[in-house]
Amino acid sequence: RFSTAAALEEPITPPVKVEYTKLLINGQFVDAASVNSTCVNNITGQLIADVAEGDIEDVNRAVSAARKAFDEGPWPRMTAYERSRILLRFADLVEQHADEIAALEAWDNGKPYEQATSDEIPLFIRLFRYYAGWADKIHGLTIQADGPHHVETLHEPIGVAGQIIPWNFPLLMYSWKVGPALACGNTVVLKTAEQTPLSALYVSKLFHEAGLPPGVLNIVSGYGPSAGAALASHMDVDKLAFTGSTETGKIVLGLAAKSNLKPVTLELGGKSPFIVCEDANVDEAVDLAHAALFYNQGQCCCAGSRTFVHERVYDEFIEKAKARALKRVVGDPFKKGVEQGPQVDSEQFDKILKYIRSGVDSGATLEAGGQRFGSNGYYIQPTVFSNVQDDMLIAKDEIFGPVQSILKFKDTDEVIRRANASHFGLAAGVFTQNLDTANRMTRALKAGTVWINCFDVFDAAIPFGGYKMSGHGREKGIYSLHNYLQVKAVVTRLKNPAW
Ligand code: TXE
Repeated sequence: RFSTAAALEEPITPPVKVEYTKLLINGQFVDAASVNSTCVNNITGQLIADVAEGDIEDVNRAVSAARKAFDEGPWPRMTAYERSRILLRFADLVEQHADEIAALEAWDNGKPYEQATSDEIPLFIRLFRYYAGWADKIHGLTIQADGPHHVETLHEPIGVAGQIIPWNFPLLMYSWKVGPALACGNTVVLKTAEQTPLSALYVSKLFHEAGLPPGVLNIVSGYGPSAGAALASHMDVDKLAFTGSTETGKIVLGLAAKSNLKPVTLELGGKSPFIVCEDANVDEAVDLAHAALFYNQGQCCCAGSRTFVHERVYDEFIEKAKARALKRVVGDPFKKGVEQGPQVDSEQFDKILKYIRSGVDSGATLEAGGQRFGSNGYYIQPTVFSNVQDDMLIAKDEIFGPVQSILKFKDTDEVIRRANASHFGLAAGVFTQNLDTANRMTRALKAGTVWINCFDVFDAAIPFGGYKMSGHGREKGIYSLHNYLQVKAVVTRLKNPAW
């Protein structure tokens, strides 16, 4: 069905029809008030579609619809069981349309179709089923306080949630934001990333088919400084959730503070250490470190982008990491067996090539790659640097591309200190057979997630978020419910306490 043999230079026949390109407001697809922008394909440079570009006026319309749906509509008032069933029906519909959705995602973002099918769509479905399970299990506490009082807490939805997502995992980010918000009974205005507006529109249509009332979920495609900023500073948005760069995270936090002080959760950048200890199984560690960095074209906030390797296994590791990178299959995301597609856009492509040049200029050893791949589309060769030093830019900044930086270390204390010497603190990976080393690292590393002998485990129940400048708050799991609930303490005086 899909192009399985197209060479990079050959035009690819669109593998899926783009049906929804307008804004989704109050259950209807509508034109943007002023502009239409274009969505360009990073695989071929071809135009995919004209997409409605939301601006302040559109955000205002979407927030009004969400407000009305929250204040007057059935969503927060229906039984939690009914809400749960709509979430489950939605997950079933996504499952039924998984092939088209995966194709749309690969076409818009450039990620391998096989990875969208095997990872992103199943995680998406699982997440909605997970939160459907929570919807009717959200409740407060009764509290023993001093005095003749009955004290209870009510856990109420916050109201209108504004959500801003990036382009690296358009569907997954949609699920992490929309799933818990709706399970708790909130209404939502979601701004997608300008690079990848399509899959959110498609699945949101299915959400309405599953019985979601109009106005509960509104999707505004558009740019950050216009639509995104309008959402972050809107006086009638009660909560903001953002995933993106640390730089933009600071901006939206400021906008939230300057407007109505809405609470903000931030999931931002990272420079996560992947630590290979001397007792590690080197072959396994090489494969996992490779996946930890190169997965999704290196465009993962938690990418293992500082590979620390113990000096005793360093030379062997470098040889094998280089061989693995050279074997990586780059090409048309719709071709079977392709592991790496193009970067998302020219801006990211240029940024990554600049970092590669900076690695070479600062004296790191280029072991593999280092150039663009082919001459068409935003493809980059899987790149490996050894002899990377802590003060080089490639060891400090988030490159967000297929560039592995390998650093040597001597002992546990040293690697903990160096791993923690970063403004980021999103995730860390530790590869060791030694339980004491694993326990020591787990407690000492300043990161929101520590993966031991594994990496990129994204179960819906596991919380995810960052220390330091990698963000505020946690998404997924039970923790994300707290982002979308207000706690009201109710204190009732007892006239005749029973005791
Ligand atoms: O991110 P932005 P960009 C990192 C990664 C990447 C870099 C830049 O290092 O190379 O960020 O990517 C919206 N007010 N990450 O420029 O700008 C924007 O429209 C409100 C890591 O794409 O943060 C999009 O919807 N919103 C990250 C979202 O913010 C604004 C994933 C993310 O875009 C805005 C993506 C504004 N003023 C990039 N400006 C991760 N944590 O996974 C932009 N936006």
